[in-house]
Amino acid sequence: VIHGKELVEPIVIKLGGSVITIKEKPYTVNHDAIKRLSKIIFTNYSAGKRLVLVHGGGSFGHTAVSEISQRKGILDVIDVAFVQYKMLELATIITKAFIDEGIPVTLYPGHVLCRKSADCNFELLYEDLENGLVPMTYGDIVYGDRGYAIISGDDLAFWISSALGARKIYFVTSKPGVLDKEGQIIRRVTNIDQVSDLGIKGYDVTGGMKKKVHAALEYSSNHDVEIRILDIDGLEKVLGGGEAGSIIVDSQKRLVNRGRRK
Ligand code: IP8
Repeated sequence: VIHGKELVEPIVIKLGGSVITIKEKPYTVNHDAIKRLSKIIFTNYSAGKRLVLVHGGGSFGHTAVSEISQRKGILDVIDVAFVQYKMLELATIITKAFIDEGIPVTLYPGHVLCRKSADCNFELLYEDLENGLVPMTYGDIVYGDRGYAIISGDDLAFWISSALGARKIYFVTSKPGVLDKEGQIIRRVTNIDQVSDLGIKGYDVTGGMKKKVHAALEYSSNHDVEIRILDIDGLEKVLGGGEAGSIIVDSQKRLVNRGRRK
């Protein structure tokens, strides 16, 4: 927690690449989804919620990285610059749509906040929140002395939540939650074995639903936080005080806490 004080319950919302872009179509934005999200986010921002936004790479970042690695094997400085540029292009389209709706978004490229994969500074996001702005960042790529590293938006969402003391993290995906083999939403995911990784469309260089749930379980095991995986409808419901999506909570969590209590 920055400055040793906690903000009024910031909520971190990760907008999945499969939601904001058309994953099967290279470099194609999903304008309808972005419009819907902008309305929901504006409503909740206006109601006084403090929001931090993170978005994914979808058919911009993932396409760029996959195409280049298939062609050349390894990404060089010019390729990293290109991927950063494509992500910035996607981010500015979303930023414009959100500002048009009345959301005071301030955009921070992921490669500006994090120099290596976990070496980040979120001080500016904190200041923005204090001043009533809505900071937004995104999954990105960085280049350092050991070559390139992809920074996933999911990781950013957890790192930011930890730094700002967020109590709620919502992952907006193209699915209404974590689904079982029958396609039903698993309301409470407490164990990675509940998750199968079926039906990933298009490229995903950072790893799909299973990886997301895995990271969420780990984060929940030592943070007091509500993590949900849901779709746009679910986001609207949950921000409005309703119930939706899958809650991800490590089954060991309670035991660990109980064990520590004296
Ligand atoms: O979609 C990945 O972000 P994610 C960003 O959140 C790039 O995993 C550059 C592929």
